[in-house]
Amino acid sequence: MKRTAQLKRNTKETQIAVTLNLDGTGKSSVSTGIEFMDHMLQLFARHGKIDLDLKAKGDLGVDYHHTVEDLGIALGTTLKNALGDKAGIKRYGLSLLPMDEALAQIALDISGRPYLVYDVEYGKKKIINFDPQLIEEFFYAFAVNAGVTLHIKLVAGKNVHHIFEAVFKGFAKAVEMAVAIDKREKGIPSTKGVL
Ligand SMILES: [Mn+2]
Repeated sequence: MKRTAQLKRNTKETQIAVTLNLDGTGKSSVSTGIEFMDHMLQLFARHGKIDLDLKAKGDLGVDYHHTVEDLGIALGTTLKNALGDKAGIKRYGLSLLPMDEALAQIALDISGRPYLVYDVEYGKKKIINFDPQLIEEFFYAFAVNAGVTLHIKLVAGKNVHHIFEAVFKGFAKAVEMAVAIDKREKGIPSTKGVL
């Protein structure tokens, strides 16, 4: 069974089109109008081995907030849809990912219980004109719409680019592990029988 999903989401604030394949090789075509987010989402696809085609056009003249939040909604929704009933997956994904001096710790449970714990201290520095505070909004929207429990903790880091590169690569490795098919898992990995 193909684990793919597509989404077209249009509001007065953003227009987003996503195609995602969980069993890809990490090919991506990403254009969000925010080059730093393009870079982060390309890293996510590459290191999660997810094929991702993502185009977004948002009201960037108002603020980057709408677009970044809606990217999280779109990615979370497509991930959830691509997983279907979640039968046979590993469910839990963990990573401890270094990027030079930065170290990010990520734990993910494809639980059906949306929750985000986000502890990333980055010194409140902007990246050109992009405010990394918005990345918390991205992950909150992702967790709620994917229906996952997601813990993101920065263990160490000084350079703001390294910090978010570690976060997105670590997120990718946790997703890769959690969505992986477990050959010994014969059903839905929960004692409740539903996720
Ligand atoms: Mn980089």
